[in-house]
Amino acid sequence: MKYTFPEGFKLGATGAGWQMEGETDKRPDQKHFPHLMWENDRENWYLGLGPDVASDFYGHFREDIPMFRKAGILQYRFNIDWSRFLDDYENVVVNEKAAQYYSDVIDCLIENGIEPVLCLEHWELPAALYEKYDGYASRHVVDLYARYAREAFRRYGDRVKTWFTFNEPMVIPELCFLNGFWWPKEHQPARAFRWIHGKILCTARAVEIFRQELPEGKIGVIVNPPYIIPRDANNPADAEAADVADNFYWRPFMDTAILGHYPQKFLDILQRENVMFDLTEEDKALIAKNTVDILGMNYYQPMRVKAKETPWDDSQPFHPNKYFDNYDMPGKRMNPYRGWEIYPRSLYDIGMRIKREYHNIDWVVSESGMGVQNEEQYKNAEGIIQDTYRIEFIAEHLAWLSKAVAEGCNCHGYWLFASIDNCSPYNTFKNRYGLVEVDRKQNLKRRLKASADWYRAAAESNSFDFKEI
Ligand code: BGP
Repeated sequence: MKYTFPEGFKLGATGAGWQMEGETDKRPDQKHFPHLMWENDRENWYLGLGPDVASDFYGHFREDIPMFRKAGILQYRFNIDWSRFLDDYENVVVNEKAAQYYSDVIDCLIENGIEPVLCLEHWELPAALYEKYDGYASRHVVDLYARYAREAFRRYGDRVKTWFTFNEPMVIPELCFLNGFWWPKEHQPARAFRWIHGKILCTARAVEIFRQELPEGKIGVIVNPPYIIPRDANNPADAEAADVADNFYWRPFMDTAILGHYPQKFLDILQRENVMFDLTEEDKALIAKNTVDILGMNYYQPMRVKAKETPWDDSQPFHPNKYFDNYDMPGKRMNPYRGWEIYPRSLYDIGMRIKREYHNIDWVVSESGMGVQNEEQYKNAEGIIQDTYRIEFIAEHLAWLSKAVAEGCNCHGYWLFASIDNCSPYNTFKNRYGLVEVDRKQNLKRRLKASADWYRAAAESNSFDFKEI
């Protein structure tokens, strides 16, 4: 069957600053937060590899960007590394070499017929601001972020018309301070929620500044809620469990950014559990006034939940799992390398929910992709990776998305994660995501994968063939 997207819908891809750029030309005191995660927990990073070299996009971008165009990428979302961009975070003194590098990347994208889209943060909080102030838990850091944002808008707003404040603002507070999963491996819920609130304030502040600086442009935030599915929607206990999960994992960034307020149930639970952050009347007014124009939705897998069955001990620090259990659905389809469920239908359900509950805001799928280990085994005689699994993965997600678009949801893009193989947090180069291979055994040599040809054909015709869903 042939699937076609309407005019204006674009295929693109995502690049993540610290996961691709490498740290060439940075001073030792210009570290970002993921560098701290790596430096302090290196033995748990795959082969000890980390963000220092990454894919060295910094050194290869003039070679990479024409390859991105050959792979059909028409829009490219990447980000400024805040820790690289400034020499002095307190006084917003720009590092001119870094500023020139981002300017050159933007020009190179435009010269190659790719629309640049900029994000201000993909977790690259400067290490100094983490160490001195505990990052986004601090209102001073919120101020510094706002000043950094203004400077970035002024530098690149002439050529970049679509901006995002954060990529996945939930991930660091959740995995580092709530779940204790990534360094510094804390279980400090109050701290995690202070970080989340700080990032929500940063988004509102950046939107406010954006309206003054670039009134013609569009600004949004990129979230990864995930999409929550109850074990049995007709069972009230499962439905209630899903509603609590939704209040913690879907609603905080979605509701504040698009509707201009926090979900009440989320605030009530935080109060009850004594982990509430400081929410002033001024904060509420700022959030209400500065909602976004566009939403970026990263989608990898759903979150399945069921009513609480395992015991909960109140002497341990609070966690949302006090109210629900994760549901390991028998027979679910898996990407065995990443250990993530494959469930493309969520893109349709997400589109319909955004249409219904979030005034059908403009949105894009800002990340979707499949990480696969040992891809060299799929090389043909010419050494090209035949990643038919990736083509199928993309096509099936696009098919569900096109159904949502056909039913009136306002999605106008799908950006694959990722343009090029890159450094995942902890998994480093284990799972490969790119349309472009980075061969670490051959001096980071780049080669297009088979999926690049498929993606180009789909991007240029805005259509593709796939089985009926
Ligand atoms: C998202 C990040 C991406 C990328 C992706 C894939 O959370 O925004 O930058 O890392 O996940 O996940 P992973 O790299 O952990 O396999």
